[in-house]
Amino acid sequence: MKIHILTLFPGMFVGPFSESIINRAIDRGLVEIAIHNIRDYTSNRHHVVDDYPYGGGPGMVLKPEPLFAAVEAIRGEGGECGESEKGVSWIPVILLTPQGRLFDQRAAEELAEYEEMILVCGHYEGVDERVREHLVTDEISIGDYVLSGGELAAMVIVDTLVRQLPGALGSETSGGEDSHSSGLLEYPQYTRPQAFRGWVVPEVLLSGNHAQIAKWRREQSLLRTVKRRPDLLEKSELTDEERRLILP
Ligand code: 6GU
Repeated sequence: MKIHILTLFPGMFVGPFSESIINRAIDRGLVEIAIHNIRDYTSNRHHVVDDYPYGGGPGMVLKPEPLFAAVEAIRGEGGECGESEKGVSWIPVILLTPQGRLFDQRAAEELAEYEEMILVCGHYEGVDERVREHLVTDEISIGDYVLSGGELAAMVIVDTLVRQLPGALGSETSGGEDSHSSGLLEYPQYTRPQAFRGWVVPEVLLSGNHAQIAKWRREQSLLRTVKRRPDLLEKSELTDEERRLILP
């Protein structure tokens, strides 16, 4: 997978991408992350990327020219919309903005299908509307709150995509039992010591009875989800017995 990020603050990505799972995935060649400084694609003498909004009002607006130039340069590298091994390669251009569709595990699984993508980090009061209308193919928000820019959102998205790549989590681990991948929250986990300050690990986990353990975990997932995120249950498929367990 190749992920391009267009940003005014390339330095923000240095720390997060050089640690842990993302760093290892890069080293293993599972993902290539190319950070592009939007300022490098300006053609005016002072490398200006923003300007005052037409019609007045507070803040600055990201100019269209550098964003178009950057996306066109990236598309040019691989032959514009040319043939790839899997057929025609179409590269999504995703604007990160609080006005986008909400990012969730389903959206993460959808994006993971792309071999290549461009993430555009919005800033200031916004981006020129012509970028939305004629350049961007998708708009994503990571939640109902306002960030200073799209960079942290881009990092969140990269992390969720990278952990889905086969081989990214190492041999023993898999994301298959994570919270949300089943549509439910994860069950409680314990490790040694068996008794800590008098608090003991649930007996069933020490039983060695794998069927009982799986049943207990599923019940705990369900109970935790009803209590904390009942909205998630509407989308999950439950057996009649499971419904009985959680309904009053
Ligand atoms: Cl993608 N960008 C900004 N600036 N704020 C956000 C966001 C994105 N998602 C949630 N809040």
